[in-house]
Amino acid sequence: MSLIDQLNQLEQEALAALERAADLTALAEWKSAYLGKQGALSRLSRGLGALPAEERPAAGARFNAVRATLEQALERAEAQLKRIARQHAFEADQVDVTLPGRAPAIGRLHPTTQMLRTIYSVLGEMGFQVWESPEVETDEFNFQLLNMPPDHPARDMWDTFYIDTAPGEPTLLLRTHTSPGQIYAMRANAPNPVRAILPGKCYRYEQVTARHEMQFFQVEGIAIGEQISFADLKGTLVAFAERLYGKGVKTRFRPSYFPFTEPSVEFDIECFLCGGAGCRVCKHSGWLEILGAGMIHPTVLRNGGYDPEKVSGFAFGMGPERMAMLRYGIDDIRWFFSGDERFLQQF
Ligand code: FA5
Repeated sequence: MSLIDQLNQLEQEALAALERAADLTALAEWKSAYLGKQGALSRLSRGLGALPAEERPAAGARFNAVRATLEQALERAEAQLKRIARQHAFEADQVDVTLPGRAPAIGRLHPTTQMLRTIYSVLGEMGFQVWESPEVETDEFNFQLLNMPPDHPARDMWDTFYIDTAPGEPTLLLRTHTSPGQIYAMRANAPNPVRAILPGKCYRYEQVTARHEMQFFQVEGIAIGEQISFADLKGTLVAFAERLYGKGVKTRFRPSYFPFTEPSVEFDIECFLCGGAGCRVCKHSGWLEILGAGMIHPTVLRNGGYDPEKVSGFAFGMGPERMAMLRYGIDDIRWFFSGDERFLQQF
């Protein structure tokens, strides 16, 4: 067979093979088989030198024409395959706008935070501004300025976590209640009237039970001015309880003792769980204590920079977890710091 016939045959065969190449890998293989240095065309070109001189120009021209044809066919096939690949990718990427959306998981506020915010808003409407005071306190602020000198027996009411300090340094502790905040708020405002609440975490070396945690929140409240009376305290707390738990909620004041108030009371709300019949949560009393309160002791007023001859005031310290228990019917305070999502997702 002449070289030209061989070239024609190779052209047909190569074009047919190109038709069958279904992807870019197959194209690369085809290119190396027919157009590569060791490919079929190069192999045939080696026969050019053996031709008689007069046949060489025609054969050379045909050789170049076949190479050009194959190269162009390869280019076209490559472009076509790339177009198809792009089309597939595009189809695979298509967004189905008719699919129902996936709802993002939405976080929520902890029930204590929700309760705190309710407290801020109710007491805020009554004119109390929100203050903050430190969680790590000195013995002086947590006890002494609140009318409990060292070795005062009432200190036993607050089992305290002390912090190791160097000898000669002031005694540090984790505050057992928010009452030290009273002194900060008083000193910042004396001799002017003040109405403030001070929320924050407290810590006690407690036996943990359904009603007692080692860490819990309190919201302290003080109101100081001329002629503030116990009636103001009662009115404020009853109005507050009705805003939180609804009109007609059963409340009671019990005489109590705190060294920093005189007289002192504790304020109870009828137990949500048993409706007053008595149960585990209310220790079979039918009532749940939510706060301690009283008229600020003259010594404490003086420590805060006020003249007890001229002004009087009331103070209270409430437990938001206990209040959330009542509001949402939670029967164990330990849920609050459990971090259990089954609990948290209910709020
Ligand atoms: C006090 O801490 C006083 N500082 C309150 C006070 C303030 C009295 C101002 C007078 C004037 P008591 O220890 O009772 O008091 O705590 C007050 C409230 O904090 C309780 O009614 C309760 O709601 C909450 N509380 C106390 N201990 C715990 C605890 N271990 N776990 C959860 N809540 C607690």
